[in-house]
Amino acid sequence: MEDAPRWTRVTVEALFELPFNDLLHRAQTVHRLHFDANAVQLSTLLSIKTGGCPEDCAYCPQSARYRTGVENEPLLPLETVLAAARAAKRNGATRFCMGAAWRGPKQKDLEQVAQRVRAVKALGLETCATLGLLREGQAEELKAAGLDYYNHNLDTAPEFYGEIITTRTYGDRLDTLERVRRAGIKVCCGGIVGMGESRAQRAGLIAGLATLDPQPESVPINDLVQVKGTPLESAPKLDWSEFVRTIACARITMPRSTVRLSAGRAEMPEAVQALCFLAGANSIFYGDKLLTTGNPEAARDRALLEKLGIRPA
Ligand code: SAM
Ligand code: DTB
Ligand code: SF4
Repeated sequence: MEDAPRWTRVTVEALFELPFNDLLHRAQTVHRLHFDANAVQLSTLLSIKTGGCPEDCAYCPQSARYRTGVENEPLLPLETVLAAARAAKRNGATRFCMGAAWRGPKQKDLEQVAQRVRAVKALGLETCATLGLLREGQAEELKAAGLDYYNHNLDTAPEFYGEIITTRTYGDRLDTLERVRRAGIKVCCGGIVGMGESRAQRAGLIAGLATLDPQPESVPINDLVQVKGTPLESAPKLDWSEFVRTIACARITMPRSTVRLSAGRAEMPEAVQALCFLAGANSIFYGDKLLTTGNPEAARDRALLEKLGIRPA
């Protein structure tokens, strides 16, 4: 985008510092330039390979290093995945996202995932996968199977990253994102807030996302789900207003991206979710479960959207 400003931590921090109403007004104005303000996209998640992950992401219930009660399970059979995808479609989701607790897929894993992607795509759903780091050639295989989106998050600001993950670097993540981009798969890339980072570091996350070139098509913003047994089980909870501000900053800095109000909705009051939509969020995870933790029940989400006059898309 030739006219896009180059966002930095400092310029994003200045957005965070605006009075709340000014920030929301600006975000809603930008939102209306590019999107229908009364439509929200629905993505359903399924953990196709749960637990036992060798990585040490401090937020994650699926790391084998923490005792969180999540068991290590094998890859779900094709039929199980298809049944979940059919149910997601029946309930109104338009995208089906498959997550695997791997550092990255081995060749045999990739073939099995490709088979599942093909089958889900054939149902007429958009497909998304999040499988960890990709090696050369793997993104092309996923693309050939019909993968529309690949989710791989920056997670946090480069300067806070080392406090959260030591087994893979921020640079490793950029390499995977580049492979996804080159293969012609749409990029879904966001992060988590509420991990004890400072506001400057939240601004650093948003600046990192906004300076990806091209910007990600989809930007999930997760509010940390504190899981007992993880190192972040008692991180200081982010105030709701700061979460809404983060959504607004994502919207302003990535005007054409779909911003997803992601993890953390199970405990988020409806009024705060409504403010997130006002701040420019236009996608949610829809379905009773995220990967291993809870999400609002689908019927409750339908009622919330109806109450707000928002069309599921
Ligand atoms: N293993 C793959 C990877 O890390 O790339 C894919 C699955 S991983 C669970 C996908 C994303 O989920 C993470 O990058 C992180 O942003 C998010 N996530 C994981 N645990 C979370 C939690 N407790 N709260 C909020 N977001 C979380
Ligand atoms: C993303 O950014 N959030 C989703 C999805 N990408 C894969 C995952 C949220 C996981 C929350 C914790 C859990 O349910 O295990
Ligand atoms: Fe593994 Fe992904 Fe969890 Fe990190 S976020 S521990 S890579 S499943």
